[in-house]
Amino acid sequence: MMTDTDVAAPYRRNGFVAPIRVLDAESARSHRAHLESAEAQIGAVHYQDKMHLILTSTWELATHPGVLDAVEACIGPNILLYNSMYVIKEPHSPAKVNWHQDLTYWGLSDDDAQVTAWLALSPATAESGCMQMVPGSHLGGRVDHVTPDRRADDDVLDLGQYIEQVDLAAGVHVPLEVGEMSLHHGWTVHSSLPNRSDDRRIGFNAQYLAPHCRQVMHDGDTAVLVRGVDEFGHFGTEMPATTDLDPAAIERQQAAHRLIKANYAAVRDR
Ligand SMILES: O=C(O)CCC(=O)C(=O)O
Repeated sequence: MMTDTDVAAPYRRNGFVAPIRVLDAESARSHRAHLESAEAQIGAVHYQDKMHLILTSTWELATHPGVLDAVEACIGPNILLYNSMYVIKEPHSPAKVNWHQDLTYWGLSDDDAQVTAWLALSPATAESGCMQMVPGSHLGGRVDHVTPDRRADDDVLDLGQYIEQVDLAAGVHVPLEVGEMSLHHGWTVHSSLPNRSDDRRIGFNAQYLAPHCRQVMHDGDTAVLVRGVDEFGHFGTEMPATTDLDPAAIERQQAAHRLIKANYAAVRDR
């Protein structure tokens, strides 16, 4: 059982904390099977936003007490779920994530009111392209990113954005066993390399906010309360999945996904 100090102290010092055991291998396998059954029905879901609107398994993962306890240690007892997605790198594929910071394009008013959870549904190793993080990089705040005119095909990030000046020797691998999770701060510089393993590399990736923070770049942002109370109401609410792949829910998820992607493009063009 992890204590607050196990999570909060390294998170504040390094800008990330790992590994945190959330699921046993059997439960993680069942979540992976659920996801892959959905892929068989609707096609690829890699990097689709707000998957908790259409899959009960995603909602279950995003609200798992083991996830929320650790999130609470980082951002406090009142928690909104802001986004949930799967970041999937197929075996021996070139897909990679450039060095970046998450908060750069998100338009949130408080740097410390957000945390990202990344939970391994398959082994995340140096070979399979686990995340790499630069310890302490969150303490310096925002770093300039380059956004190329055209995103390269093997870039996972929406804009292909990257930080030029990264001391590569400073980055550490963050390997996770199946069912383990990392948490990272929005200013922590991180990346991941291609998957050179024989298995898919599947990460469940969820973002959480403390309700006092605001979206300052655009209107219509949504989130859903998953613990505590929201005394601010800065975000419109959402309807999490109660059944899988309901057509009306898929329409709502697709609309939310399009809004997020459009906002990224708008930030790039400012
Ligand atoms: O899944 C990955 O390799 C990277 C994900 C990422 O950049 C993030 O969680 O912010």
